[in-house]
Amino acid sequence: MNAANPSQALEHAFAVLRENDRGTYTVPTKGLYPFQWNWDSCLTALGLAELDEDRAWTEIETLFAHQWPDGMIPHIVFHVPSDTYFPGPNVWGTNRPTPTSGITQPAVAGFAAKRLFDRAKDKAMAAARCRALLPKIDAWHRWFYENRDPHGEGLVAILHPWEAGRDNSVDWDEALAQVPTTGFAPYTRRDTDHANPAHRPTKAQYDAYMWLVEHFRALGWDNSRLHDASPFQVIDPAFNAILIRACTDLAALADELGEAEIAARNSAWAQRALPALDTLWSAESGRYLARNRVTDKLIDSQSIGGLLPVFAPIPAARCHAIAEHVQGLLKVLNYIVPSHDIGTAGFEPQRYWRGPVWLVTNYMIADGLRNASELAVADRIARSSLELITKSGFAEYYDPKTGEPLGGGRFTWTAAMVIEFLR
Ligand code: 9WN
Repeated sequence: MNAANPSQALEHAFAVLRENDRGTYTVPTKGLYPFQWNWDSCLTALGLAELDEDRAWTEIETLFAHQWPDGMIPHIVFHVPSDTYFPGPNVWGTNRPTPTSGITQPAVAGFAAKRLFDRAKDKAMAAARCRALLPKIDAWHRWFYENRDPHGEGLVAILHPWEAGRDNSVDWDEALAQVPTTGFAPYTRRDTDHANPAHRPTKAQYDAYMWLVEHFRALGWDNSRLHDASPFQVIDPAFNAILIRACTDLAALADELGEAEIAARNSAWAQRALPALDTLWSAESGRYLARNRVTDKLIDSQSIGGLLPVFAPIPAARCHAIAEHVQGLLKVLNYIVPSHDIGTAGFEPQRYWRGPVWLVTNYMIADGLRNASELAVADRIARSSLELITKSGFAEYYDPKTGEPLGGGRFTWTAAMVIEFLR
């Protein structure tokens, strides 16, 4: 396949989407991830819309059909049994009618719904589908600010690295070191059956992941208790920026559809959060930094989590600094944007979220830069993304130095992002 030949790349991307389509939802890739994942599905819907708008709306609706009574959208929905992934439904023990995990993931649904609506050829269908989704997405946003920002500072915390979607980012190392790694049931990982263990999180990280799951399960997955009871509470600038963008987009969509209350509420959340997000800016690093809410200290880690806030409506000067930083990375790397900066503590070119390039984060950074009129860098990120799939196919992630494919193969959201970059 050749990205110089976009129609071939597009056909290949559509084939990956079809292959991972389970009728009303897609799996990220077969074997490694045999269920529905939250932010994968919302971003994948953008690619699906190029094939079938109705099917794209269904992807998001299926996810929201499994919303918890308190408003949370879980990070995994276990539609059908499979033993190729750990931890499965019995380990989570959430007692939902259709089993789900008990934590959430980045809130991209509001952004995805607006983008689908704006582009819809069938506007009447899009309006009807959006009207039904709006209160559900609104309830999820409310859930975040009520349960993950108990002191009303405008920023929400993640309670588990899996919630960030950047599981083993260097950003979490310090906070994760405070999580016990003993006192949970023995377990067998399945991810390393499908992907090279050297490209995945370590055993020590999985031990901490499992301790947190068992701790929250013992608290009955009661979200009114989990935040304060968690030894891991991290304010991730990327996670917050995605939520701010989703609130902003949902407000605009609600406004267009005449849902004034939802519009006002979401706009107010975004307006309160933006100055709070700005307190995480580090002039020295030229990026935002995560904050450990338990110690109240900023986390000095040079990761993509500090660049992703460009996806939100942050000040132009911050966008420009991020654009320059991304551009500068091309002096030392062949492919951008690495999930962690080369030459800084913790960088590993092949280990998951500690260095490799991911097309979903590329897409969100490029989108934010485009909105800020930083077009040259946005185009350069798109080019790098297409070079990677040309060289190495539709992988889960890629080595930023060599472009080597890493993790799972024939990956759904990678394909969806290629469709987006080729638009
Ligand atoms: C845990 C599905 C998911 C993505 C995450 C990515 C990875 C899961 C795992 O795969 O996480 O949720 O088991 O490794 O980190 O971003 O949503 O593609």
